[in-house]
Amino acid sequence: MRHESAPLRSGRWLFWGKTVVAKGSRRSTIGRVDTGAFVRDGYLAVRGAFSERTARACRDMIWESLAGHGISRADRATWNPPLVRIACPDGEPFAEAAASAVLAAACDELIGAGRWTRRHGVGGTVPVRFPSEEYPGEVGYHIEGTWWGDSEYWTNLRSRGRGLLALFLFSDVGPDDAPTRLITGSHLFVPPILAPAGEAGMPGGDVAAGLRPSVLCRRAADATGRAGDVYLCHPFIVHTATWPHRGTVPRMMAQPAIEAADGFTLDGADPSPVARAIVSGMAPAN
Ligand SMILES: O=C(O)CCC(=O)C(=O)O
Repeated sequence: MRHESAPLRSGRWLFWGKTVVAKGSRRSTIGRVDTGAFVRDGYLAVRGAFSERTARACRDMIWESLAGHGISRADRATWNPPLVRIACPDGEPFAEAAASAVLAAACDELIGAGRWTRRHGVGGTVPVRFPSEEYPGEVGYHIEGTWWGDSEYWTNLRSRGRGLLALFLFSDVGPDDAPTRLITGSHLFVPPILAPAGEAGMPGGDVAAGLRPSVLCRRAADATGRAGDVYLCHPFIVHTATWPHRGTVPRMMAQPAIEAADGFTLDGADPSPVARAIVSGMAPAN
């Protein structure tokens, strides 16, 4: 049954169900995610997954890490490199962000309750992108691999080890702020590329190279939003960094895996939206 629904901010309608008021002035909704849209598009955004106060505390810790790279928050002259990638720091604000109840509810729905690993922190890396006209490097359409092979990360059809790709926004990200670009529906074109490799899987780079070029001509969606938003993406979503960053403040975002050790079952018995999308991608229409 469809309960009351409300757009949390301009943008996608993602949750419906019982509305709860989160700490602070922003509202979040806990309830059912739009699993049909997730299967079709390959992502959804959980708006206001964690609070602005938590996001600010995360940014403070990211700035502390950047100091180790000679970058000072107070001195824009030090914001020279267009891209600095750091390991996502550990610490209380990151633990708070990762413990978000709405996020956990969404992961339960997309992967299955008890099938993904809760982490004490966010994990992954934070590619910090600074305002700049310079080419930053590390731009190109790809999917994330999950385990380290000989020279890059690999994945397989059942997505062993990875339930989702998450994008945690710690800063507000507008269209000028070098948002990550997601190719809508691209995850449905990946299963036929991975299938012949079986359980062994293949490098993420080979998957991208095997995509029909027209996949990259599909509608794209930029992962914009407010600090505290989290995008949950199908593990096979094709995405890229964008440039230049023509905003005014560094874009801070972490992109960890939501781990699912056992991956997914693809014989039709796995009701999770992640598995359903993989099975749908294997259908001849694709
Ligand atoms: O920085 C971004 O927007 C995305 C980076 C990315 O996709 C990656 O590092 O794998």
